[in-house]
Amino acid sequence: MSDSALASFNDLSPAEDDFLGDVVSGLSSSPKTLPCKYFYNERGSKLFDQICELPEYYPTRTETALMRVKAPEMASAIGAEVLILEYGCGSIEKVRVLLDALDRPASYVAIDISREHLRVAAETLASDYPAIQVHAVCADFSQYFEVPSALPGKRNVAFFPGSTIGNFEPAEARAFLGRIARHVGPGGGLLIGADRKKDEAVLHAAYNDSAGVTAAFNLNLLSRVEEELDGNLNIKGFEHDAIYNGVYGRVEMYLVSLCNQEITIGGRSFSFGAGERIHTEYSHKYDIEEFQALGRAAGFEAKTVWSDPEDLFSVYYFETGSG
Ligand code: AVJ
Repeated sequence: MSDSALASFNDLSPAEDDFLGDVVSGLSSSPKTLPCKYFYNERGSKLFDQICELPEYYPTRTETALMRVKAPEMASAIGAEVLILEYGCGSIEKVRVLLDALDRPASYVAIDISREHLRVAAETLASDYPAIQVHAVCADFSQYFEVPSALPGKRNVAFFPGSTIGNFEPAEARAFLGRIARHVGPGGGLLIGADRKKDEAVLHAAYNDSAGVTAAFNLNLLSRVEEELDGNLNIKGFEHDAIYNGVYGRVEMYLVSLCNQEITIGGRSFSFGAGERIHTEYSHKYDIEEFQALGRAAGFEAKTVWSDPEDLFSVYYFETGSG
């Protein structure tokens, strides 16, 4: 066998992020905001892995356990000899559970914006699953892109675990699911994990953990501004806060200024009042009916849903019509 068992690496060279431009425009708007995609530099990705291990942060372990228990049912809903498309390949641990259960999966296409992470993850998977054609596509999955055509597989099934869908506001989530529906085409499927609405205290604890890891994850955005944009700011002048907004059914994360202060970034200054907040992330929570309605609005039929015994998290299977 060759070093790389990867069948193809398709580099669609996603546009470079404009970190400075996004920070300047976010802090110039009212209320102030910073995009959550900038959480995930090397340090941020490590902090996120630590979040997944926290006793209070139930989503990751609940979804993984649910996948393990229900993989045979998921596999039979999905069918034999399919092509799996994964949006953002994360640690690729969850897709192994799925691939192990599926009946002779034909192809796996990993789509991720982070080129090196994608290459390592896809190559590892390719050598562990020699019977599956493994392809990698380096692309920003929130933008439209073409999926490699004519790969083996009777039909296309998208896999989007982790409740990452919750970061989008509902209208964006619908548009994103609509793009997935186009990608998988007629007769295609979507297996997607989404966090549930639940007792506010449970949500509050999950996003305000006692060890302060979520706070460090959120404040890491300001460290990036300081280090990468030559920002002049006192990180100690800000604190993490996360609240559950019941009107919109979402956790909202903020960085709160502890005093009246001025910070400068790339020669521009931004002033903060004491208690003024920078919004950094939404994490929308969905009841089953709500999430299935979102899928329908995007062109899918809701087929099956699996939940853990405590109804904390659900994994949904949708299909597009036969066209
Ligand atoms: C990776 C987007 C699913 O919303 O729960 C964890 C990110 N933010 N703790 C989530 C996150 C704070 C996470 N997602």
